[in-house]
Amino acid sequence: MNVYNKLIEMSKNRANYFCLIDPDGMTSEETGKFAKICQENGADGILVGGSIMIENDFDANLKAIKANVDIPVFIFPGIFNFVSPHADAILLLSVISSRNPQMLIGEQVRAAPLIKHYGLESIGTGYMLIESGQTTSVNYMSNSLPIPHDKDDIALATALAGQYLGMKIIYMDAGSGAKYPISDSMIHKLKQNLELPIIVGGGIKTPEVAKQKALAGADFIVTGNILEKNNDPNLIKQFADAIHSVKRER
Ligand code: 1GP
Repeated sequence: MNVYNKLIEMSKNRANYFCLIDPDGMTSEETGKFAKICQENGADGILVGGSIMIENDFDANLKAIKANVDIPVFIFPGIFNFVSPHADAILLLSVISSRNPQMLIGEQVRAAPLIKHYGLESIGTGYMLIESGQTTSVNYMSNSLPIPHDKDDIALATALAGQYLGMKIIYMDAGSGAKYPISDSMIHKLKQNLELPIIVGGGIKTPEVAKQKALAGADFIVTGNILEKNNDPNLIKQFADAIHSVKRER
């Protein structure tokens, strides 16, 4: 079964939990160990990526992560220099909230030949940045305006456009370290009207808030920053348990 179908299966019965690892500044030994801790404490998948890569060997980090876990490992590219064969799939993001052609299609054109060369599974992802109280790295790096926090109708129209264009999943992101996460009402609106699975991330700092976002309709919840700050395996378990308590009937 390809990874996308696995995701669909996983999201049939409950909400799922992804840990985001930004390997910049970490050794491959550290990233491998951290991924293992995520899996042991209930994570359903690992996203690997960041807005910038200064001191890093992306390939070596991915290899170390893959060697330590059985759960799916996804490349979550800030920019498309991050293509590597050592992942289960790449979330091929088009920043559909943006009007910056480089983020809508330019970066993807650069990445496509390598994706083909590696035979990497690509999951076409409609990536939507939502305003979150401050300029996040992804706002700045993508040179694009986020969708206003309270404009649920604009968010829905954008996600529907992604669906009708044939994207396979929608990622609603407030941006890493966001002051506040995406509103429940916006998530709910998309869940009610879309046929695609929804990933929600950015600024989710507690298991309670993660559960609330899953209850609102997120199929996959992502946390990154808070895990880096706390370095506490128990917190990962609390996130996983809270998210897994949200059951689905499909
Ligand atoms: C960022 O959605 C992810 O793209 C995770 O955000 O680091 O704020 O958890 P945080």
